[in-house]
This record gives sequence, structure tokens and C-alpha cells, in this order.
Amino acid sequence: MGYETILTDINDRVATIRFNRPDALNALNSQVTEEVVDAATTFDADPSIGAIMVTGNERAFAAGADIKELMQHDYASMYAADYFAPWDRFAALRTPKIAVVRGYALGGGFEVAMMCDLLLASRTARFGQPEVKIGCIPGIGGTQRLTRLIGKAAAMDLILTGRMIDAEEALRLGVASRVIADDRIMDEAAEIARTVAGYAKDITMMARVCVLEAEQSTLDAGIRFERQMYHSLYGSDAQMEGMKAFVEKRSPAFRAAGTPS
Ligand code: CO8
Repeated sequence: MGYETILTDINDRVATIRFNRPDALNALNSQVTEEVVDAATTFDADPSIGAIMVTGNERAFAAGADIKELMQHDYASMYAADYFAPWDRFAALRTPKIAVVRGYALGGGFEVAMMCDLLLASRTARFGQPEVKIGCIPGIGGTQRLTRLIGKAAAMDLILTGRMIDAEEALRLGVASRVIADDRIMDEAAEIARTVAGYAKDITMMARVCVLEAEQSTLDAGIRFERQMYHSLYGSDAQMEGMKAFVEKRSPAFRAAGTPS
């Protein structure tokens, strides 16, 4: 597809986007941003793709926004470019996204991982919002998503000290859903992604949007939202096939979302 800073592939309904700037610990510059958002948007629109994995290499998921590029900017150019706004489009994509973190996920790297629906960490994973150390604050949603994810006390601790946490602390705080040995994480992550992608995509899209609703809704409004979504899936191919297959004691054969019957 002509990308220079990422690698992509598709296997078993799972698309993988791999940051590929190893010399800069996968620091996120504008080109990486454009390429990731372009690839992810294309995968999101493809009904045959049921999950998108985002990963880096053994040393780093991504060590943050590219500080050397950030240094070139002033307020006017940041504002004019609406710098890093494309990541809002990435966060809003509806296909389930899975961050697979090995090594550093710092600053913007951590923020991108938090935009994903599942976050799997290897034992070597290190997370942090070290922006204070370079005279900055998190700017791709870190102060907001991290606080919703782990609460004010822990978020303040990380954001005001800039310290890194390891995979076990990330698991305990609720940043990561699983910690997996380094030599197994890519295989296990692919297996988890295949499981998600094997379900009906319209249903996994609905499930994730209901969970995300809980982050910004009252309990009553969230429950009403969930109930509307629940009612709306009745009569869908996925619901009819899934329940029929259960009663007939066979595996369901889900069609790709959006495929006409
Ligand atoms: N940006 C650019 N280059 C980087 C970055 C980065 N974030 N991180 C590492 N690199 C480069 C280094 O400069 C170095 O390159 P070179 O060999 O050419 O000097 C190479 O990667 C390897 O790095 P180190 O030699 O430093 O490797 P170490 O193993 O010694 O240290 C660390 C690893 C601890 C990860 C260290 O590299 C580090 O502290 N990196 C910076 C981490 C950081 O501060 N991240 C936050 C960046 S700011 C941010 O993400 C805010 C986003 C909000 C923007 C909002 C705009 C609207």
C-alpha cells in the first residue's frame, strides 16, 4: 500500500498495523499518524476485517510523539495544523482495535494504546506519561482517557511525576487486560484477535460502543442506550444465526457485516 513508517498485513479477518520506525523507538511523527489513520480507516471500512491489531516491536510500542518534530512547532502552527487531530478519527473507528504492547508505550504511544478496545501487555511493557519531563502535558487524550481508566489518584501520580509503570502495575491499575510472556504475546494476541474477528462484526461493533458509552454517560442513560442497542439487534442475521446454531448444537456461520442476505 506504499506506507513508509508502518507495516500492514491481513490474516484470518485480522488486520495488523505495526509501527516501523525502530531507530526512533517508533516515535509518532505526522507521517506515522497519517499512515496509521489511513490504513486503519481502510481496514475499518472492509466488512471482511473483524479486528485491527496495533503493535510495535520488542523494544517499543511507541515512545511517544516525535519530540524532534514537536520542537519545530509554535502555537500558531500547532493550532493551524490541528496537530494530532487525526488520532480522533482513529479512536472513533468502529472495528474492535487491539493494542499489543511490548517495551515502551510512553506519551502519545500510551495514548494511542488507550484508544484501543483491548490492551495486551508483554512482561517487558512499560507505560508512562512523561511529558512533564520535557515541559509538556499529554495531548492526545491522556489526561482524559487515563483518568477515566484508572481514576484521579493514579492518573495524577503518573502525569505529575512522569514515572513509568511496568506490566504488572498496568494490569493491577486496569490499563492492560492481560499480561503475556514475551515469547508468546504475538501468537496469543493473534489468537485473541481471531476470536473477536470470528464473531459478527456488527455485533462486536455494538458491544464496544455500549462499553464506551459507560465512560461518558450516567448509569440510567447508559442502560437505556444498551437496551436500545440490544432490541435493535433482534432480527439481524447474527442474532438469528447465533441462536439457531446454539439450538442445533453446531458452530454459527456468521456472515460479514453489511453483506446482503
Ligand atoms: N521522539 C523522537 N525521538 C525519540 C523519542 C521520541 N519521543 N523517543 C526516543 N527517540 C529516539 C532517541 O532520540 C534516539 O535517537 P538517536 O539514536 O538518533 O539519538 C532513539 O530513539 C533511541 O532512544 P534512546 O537512545 O533515548 O533510548 P534509551 O533506551 O536510552 O531510552 C526512552 C529510551 C526512556 C524511551 C527514551 O528514549 C525517552 O525518554 N524517550 C522520550 C519519551 C517521551 O518523552 N515521550 C513523550 C513524548 S511527548 C508526547 O508524546 C506528547 C504527545 C502530545 C502531543 C500533543 C500535540 C497536540
